[in-house]
Amino acid sequence: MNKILVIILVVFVIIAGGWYLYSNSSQKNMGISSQPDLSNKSNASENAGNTNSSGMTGNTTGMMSEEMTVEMMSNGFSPSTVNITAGTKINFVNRDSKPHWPASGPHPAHTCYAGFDALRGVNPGETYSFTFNEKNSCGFHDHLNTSIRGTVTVE
Ligand SMILES: [Cu+2]
Repeated sequence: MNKILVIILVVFVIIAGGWYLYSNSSQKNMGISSQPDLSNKSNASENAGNTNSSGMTGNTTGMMSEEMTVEMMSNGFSPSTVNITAGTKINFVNRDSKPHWPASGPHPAHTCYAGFDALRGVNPGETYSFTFNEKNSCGFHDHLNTSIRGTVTVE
């Protein structure tokens, strides 16, 4: 009888010890699995910061005149962000030594602002004029160098 009691006791200790180790290791696993949630949150806040900073590039004008000039130079449009009222004519003057082709986004369809497309490269010293009669906000670019961009908002 005593031997059987000892065996039962030993088996009970082994089971209890095994359960204790198992519950400890499962707690460790839970701790590890909660870490990716923290890293996802920090990534999301970094992305939001990048979006805010990238929206502040270029210079801005808020002219209310019926006609204005945007200069096309080797480093881009000046001004590159244009806020105008409906009916304003913009003269895109080429101040560079190479041709530039102002056109509405998106490249290459140029469909955002109907009609806003020089349809050819504007040579140095030449001007492309376009009157913005519809209220809309569109990106525009140099069709010959799509890294040169701007935004026009017509209110
Ligand atoms: Cu284009």
